[in-house]
Amino acid sequence: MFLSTITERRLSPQLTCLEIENAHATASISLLGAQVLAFKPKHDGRERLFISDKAIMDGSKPVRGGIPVCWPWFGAHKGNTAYPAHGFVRTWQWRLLHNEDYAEHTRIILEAPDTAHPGFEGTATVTVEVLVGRELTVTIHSRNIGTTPCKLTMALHTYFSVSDVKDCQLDGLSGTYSDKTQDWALLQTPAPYRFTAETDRIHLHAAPELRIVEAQCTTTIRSTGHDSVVVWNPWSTGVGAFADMSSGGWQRMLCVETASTQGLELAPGAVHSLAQSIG
Ligand code: TA6
Repeated sequence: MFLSTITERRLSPQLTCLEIENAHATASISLLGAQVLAFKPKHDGRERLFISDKAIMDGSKPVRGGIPVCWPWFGAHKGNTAYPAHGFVRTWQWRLLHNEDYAEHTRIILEAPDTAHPGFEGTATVTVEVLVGRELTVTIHSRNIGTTPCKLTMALHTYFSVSDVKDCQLDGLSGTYSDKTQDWALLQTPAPYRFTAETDRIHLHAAPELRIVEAQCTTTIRSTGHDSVVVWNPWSTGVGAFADMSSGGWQRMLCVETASTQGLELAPGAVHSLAQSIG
């Protein structure tokens, strides 16, 4: 069996990455936020993930790109918008709990140090499991270790690298979505699904498989444990609001997020797993 090599690389005093190479792929996983920053399968040598060239790496903000882990809430906090958007674990230092080689992938498990934070009532643990193989699979495992039900929303906020978002088609979504750019109006999913303006949508159904289709390649996205798919691109009109993106950065990214936005209630002792696989 081809054993993986795992090396630590320090991108800043606050940001250490695990660089993984095995027979199938290379990947980079930041301990800051348990965030996968890069994934390149060897069969086609194509990087699947986008990182902004102005991403902030000092831990003062989440890194703009890769697969941010949004937990234990998605979007703005419902009761207090002063709390960090998309939860608080994106800027926490996680620790490596486990790594193991299998024939088909390298398995890495990272654990958040704690989950106590203002705005989060639950008593829970959260781990992120990453399988680096021909495909990349990232799973958020949430466990209620308290004695009362625990309410959660979450997302794997994946930034896919694309040649030009204007030339992409997203296949696999249908039904209605809620549009943040139009005061959360409920609208019909377009067919074909293409991109011509700022896009910020919550599709309220659990599409199991999606495809980002480009002229030269197709990226597949399989999801489980979710109730929504979020699709986001700030476009030229919105990119100015993001100091950590260059003016042309929006063109080379498309966020397709495996999410649980409708609120799940985890019974005492229960575990929930939300997963996204990228091929
Ligand atoms: O998931 C879409 C979204 O919530 C957008 O509304 C947009 O603001 C984006 O995420 C980025 O959020 P962030 O907190 O990373 O700046």
